[in-house]
Amino acid sequence: MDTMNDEFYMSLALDMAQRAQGQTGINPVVGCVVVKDGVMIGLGTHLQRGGGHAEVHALNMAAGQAQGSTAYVTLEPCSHYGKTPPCSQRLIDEGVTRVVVACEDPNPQVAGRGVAMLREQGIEVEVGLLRSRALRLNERFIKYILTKQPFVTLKTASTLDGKIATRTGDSKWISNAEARKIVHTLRHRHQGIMVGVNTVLADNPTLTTRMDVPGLNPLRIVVDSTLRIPLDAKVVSDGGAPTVVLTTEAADKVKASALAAAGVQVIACGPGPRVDLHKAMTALGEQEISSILLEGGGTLNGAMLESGLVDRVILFYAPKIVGGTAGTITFPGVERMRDAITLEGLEVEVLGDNVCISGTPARK
Ligand code: AOF
Ligand code: ZN
Repeated sequence: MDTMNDEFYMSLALDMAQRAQGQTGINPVVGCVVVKDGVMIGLGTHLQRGGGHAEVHALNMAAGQAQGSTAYVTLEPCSHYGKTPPCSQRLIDEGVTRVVVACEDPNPQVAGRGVAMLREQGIEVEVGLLRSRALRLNERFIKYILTKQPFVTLKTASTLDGKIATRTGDSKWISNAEARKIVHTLRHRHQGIMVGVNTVLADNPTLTTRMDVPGLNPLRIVVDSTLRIPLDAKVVSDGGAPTVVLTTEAADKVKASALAAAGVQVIACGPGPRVDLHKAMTALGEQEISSILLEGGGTLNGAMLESGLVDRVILFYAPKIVGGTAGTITFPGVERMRDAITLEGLEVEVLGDNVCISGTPARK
């Protein structure tokens, strides 16, 4: 049994926040637990953008009984009037006397002001309990609020020799059922899913979320410099989720209009001949897409990684060796080992006979 202490309540708050991943849009996931005289009197989670913040839900549950209580919050309480009034003020008004915070809110509108507001009123504030878990949980929010660029998770499933298909192009299935389930949870947790047009041509995927329970479909994003995408591709015609095609100014205007008529948003990113991936990320950020799951073929994965646009890499490995040249991540390659793209903060998970390795490309 875990012992009861500050960490006990904070990890509950983090667990609640974690369960809301994927449904808060550009907003962070936040959990709050209010404890008084050894008893939990309020629990709250920020569930949707525009909805109440975690502290508000928890304090509403406490129903006026929060004087002298401790509030555990996974993100610094806000100090600004956004879609809702400031949570710091609400904590003050309710008579909370101690606030334990896991991590600071990087939102420039908050960034320390929430904690300062509480301290000015004599509230005891501690910051940093389980900070690394809290930062990991909101890595997508943190990147987007600071840069207005989407957080990109590159996901691949490959054989042990790093192949995403056999030499004839056969790719079903590489990874096991457990790994494939996780991929659908990842789709639910990202606002966009991105592939190259070659994947659409080869597999005609739906790029929707299929879990044991209903999930959210991400925006479908296809990188297609010359608009080769067929009008009868599932991502164009099945109505499963909105679709964006990223192309260049040089692309065929007639095809672009036909795609637009089919309900697809076509965005020209640079003059060509290739899609300017930096411009593409800016354009998607402007549409409030704060996170993207990159399920590209080797070429798009390689181009995104080489451009420094990938924030997390998740590699699923199956215990198979197939040879051939269908690489997971393809780019011209570095000359020296010391120039390798290195992953930091490695997380390894064994999923039956598959292994999942995840990490963050080091910024040089
Ligand atoms: C908190 N508790 O539960 C959340 C916070 O548009 P709004 O009003 O929802 O404000 C969004 C901003 O508020 C978001 O960017 C982040 O800085 C903070 N989110 N703060 O105290 C919460 N969700
Ligand atoms: Zn708030």
